[in-house]
Amino acid sequence: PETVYLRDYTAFGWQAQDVHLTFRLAPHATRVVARIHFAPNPDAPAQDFFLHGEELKLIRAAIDGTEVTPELTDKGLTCPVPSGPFLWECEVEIDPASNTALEGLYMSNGMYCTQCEAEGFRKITYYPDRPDVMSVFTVRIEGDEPVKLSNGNPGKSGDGFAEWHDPWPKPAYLFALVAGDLVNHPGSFTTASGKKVELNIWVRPGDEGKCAFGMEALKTSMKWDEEVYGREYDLDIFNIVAVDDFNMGAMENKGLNVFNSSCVLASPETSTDANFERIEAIIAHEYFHNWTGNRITCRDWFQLCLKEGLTVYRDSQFTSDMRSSPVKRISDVIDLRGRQFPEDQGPLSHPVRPESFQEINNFYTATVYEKGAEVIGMLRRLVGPEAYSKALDLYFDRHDGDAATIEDWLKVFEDATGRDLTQFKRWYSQAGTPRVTVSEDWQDGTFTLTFSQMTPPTPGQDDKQPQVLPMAVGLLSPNGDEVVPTQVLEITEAEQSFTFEGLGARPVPSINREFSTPIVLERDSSAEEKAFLLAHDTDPFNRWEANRALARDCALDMILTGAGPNVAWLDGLEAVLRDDTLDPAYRALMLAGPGASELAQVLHERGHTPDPEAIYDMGETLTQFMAERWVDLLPKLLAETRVTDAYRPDAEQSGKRALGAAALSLTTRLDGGAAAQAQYDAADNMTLQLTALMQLVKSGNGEAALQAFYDQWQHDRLVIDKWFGLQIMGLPPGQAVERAQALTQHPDFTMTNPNRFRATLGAVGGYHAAFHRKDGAGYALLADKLIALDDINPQTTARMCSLFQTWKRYDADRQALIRAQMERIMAKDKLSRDTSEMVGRMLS
Ligand code: B3K
Ligand code: ZN
Repeated sequence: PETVYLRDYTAFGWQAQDVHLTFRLAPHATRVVARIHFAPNPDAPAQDFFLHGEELKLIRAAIDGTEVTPELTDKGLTCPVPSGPFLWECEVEIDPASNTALEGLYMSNGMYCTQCEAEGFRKITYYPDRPDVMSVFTVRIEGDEPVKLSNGNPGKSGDGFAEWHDPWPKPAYLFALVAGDLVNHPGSFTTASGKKVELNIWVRPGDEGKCAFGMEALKTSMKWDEEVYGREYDLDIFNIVAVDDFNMGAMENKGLNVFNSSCVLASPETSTDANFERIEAIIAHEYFHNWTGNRITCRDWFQLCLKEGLTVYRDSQFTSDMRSSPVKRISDVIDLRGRQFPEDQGPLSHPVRPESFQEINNFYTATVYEKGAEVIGMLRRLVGPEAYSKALDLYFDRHDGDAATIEDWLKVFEDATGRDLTQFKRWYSQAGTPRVTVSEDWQDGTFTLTFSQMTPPTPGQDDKQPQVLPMAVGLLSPNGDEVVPTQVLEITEAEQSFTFEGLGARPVPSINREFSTPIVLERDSSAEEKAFLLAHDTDPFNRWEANRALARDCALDMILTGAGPNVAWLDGLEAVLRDDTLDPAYRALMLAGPGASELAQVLHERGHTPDPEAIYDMGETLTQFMAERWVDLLPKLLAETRVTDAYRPDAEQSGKRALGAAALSLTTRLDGGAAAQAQYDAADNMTLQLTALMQLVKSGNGEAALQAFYDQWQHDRLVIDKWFGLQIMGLPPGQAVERAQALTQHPDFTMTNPNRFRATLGAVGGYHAAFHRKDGAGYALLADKLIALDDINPQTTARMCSLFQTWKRYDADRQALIRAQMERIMAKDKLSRDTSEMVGRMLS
């Protein structure tokens, strides 16, 4: 396959002045007629006229009304064209009903829908399918479907047709079409300047009752973007559609967002607190893209983080404002360490702005998204919140309507603040997680912190330069008072010292508060000091971080030396758990120890080979120990977290349920599932029902409840996804793989629905001890199913192959088993470009 390089960027030779599309819908033979005015682009080098096009049947093409016979390849067409402006007309036939890749125009449960980002539009018609070609689209849809939607504002409609016009120039990846038997949950929003916008969430009949929460989240997001970023909505209508078969979470098509139904449909009976929170965040994320992504888009796909990093950053600010800021920050850091750090430290490591790719869909990664958002957080911390707002205003003023680059983005900050961001830009070009060591010195009232930074080599990047690290630090006096409040030290050198003068006693430093830089901090500090920070740190993040470090050290000691649990740490943690002035959600995060893959990662970072069985056994021992030690604390926590009000998915109630779930999980170790059964029987919402079911499965007495749950919910595909995943995750590693294997034979299992596939196989891949079973059964099952999925849905296959990315951490036997499975995938006949790139990178 061909590799595309950032350095080879050239502008397209023509501008698309307007685009008229007519769709005549038919499941196996949809006709698409395109009429496009092209005019030479004065800023582009001379080139042949080339339009992307894949899996299209060309019916006819004409230039200025005269039929032409273009030269066709499997990538697109070329054709001689006049030297001035011309009208391009083209009719193609496509087969949406056979499109299981879910890219381009496809069908989901009888409904037509599209997914064009990144390069799906070329499966709809011949077009310059690149984000820097922006045009005004007018769309006519012909078909019997009662509802027919596209981007922009509605135009004429009548018997068997509907027209749409989007006045905002956009790249083809933001095109969308939906048609089918749909019903809407309506709403409306009046913008700050008084414009009334019609809102709709469109769903399959039967799902109407699951839209109210999403609608509220949409309105709240619209308001927030006006208040915080000064951004108003810019069309008369905003439509959201829920689709069951979808490769990712959702898509920000202009005025017509398409959502995976799991990321928009919600009700207390069928959705967990975590589902609600995620839905709120994704609705916000897609809505925020209207400015950061749509009004200002990307020049090319290498600039993907321009829209994704910024939009993730904006949605995390939104969630912090709506819910608890420390809880959100801790959750984001857990996620960053769980998904981005392994990526950054393994064979798939790439810069936030990659420099080459074979298949761009493989670069919608935790690095581009989540590290991309961290980089923006660092920028904001460096320049301060006011300058950040000023720079963002300038960004929107200067680049509205542009397809922009990271250079444009940084220039706005340089112009708004007078800062030179040359060194900071390394965050976009240099891959890998920096490791920072800290040493300290105390003399005559002066405290010195010395930081050294080093970024290990990553594929294609052997030598790393120092990064700019905005390191938030505070100092505590020995009695727990904060003597130096948080300040941001700007580290730019490989080694750099900072002094604090005039202190009465040697302070305890609290370093990288709020996780201000996304690094691995290597600092030798005693258990006493960590316990001190756990008890006293005024920064809630670092208080949690101190506990996490103690938990990690305890786990590692148990694994490596056979020591017992560290009771001093457990006593410190108990004090936190008993402190009912602390948010229950925060206490729940304290109680949740590092997961198995985090421990494997830390073991690897510290030069040990992780043993998945030993990690699992340690977890069992430690959990049992905690349960027994806290036998009188647990009933108190269960009582304290009981919610008597009507169900609300807000931060307050869900925090209580989260702490309650943690307490139930320990309680189940002592009572064999009695409390879980009682909770299951009484549950009137999915959060309580599901946490109870999980504990019943874990207790070994879950089969009857699993059956009852299935019988109760078999009509609800999103709940049944949970049922598939939960039983795999709840069973011991020795049974989980076999259960997953059996579930792939269940009548409700299907390879064509990504949610079901991920619920089942993702559960195995995410279950450390099961996936890494010594006999290789986990690896083999994954490889079998990924090989089968590749012909059906390359994008989801490739994405799930990254489960193997940490393979070099493990022992020689496991490495050999994984390598054999990856080689088996590589050897598959007609392997997709997506999967071949991913597995190829992991093997090289
Ligand atoms: N922009 C889309 C992701 C498209 C993924 C294409 N493989 C959703 C989002 O980030 O909002
Ligand atoms: Zn996004």
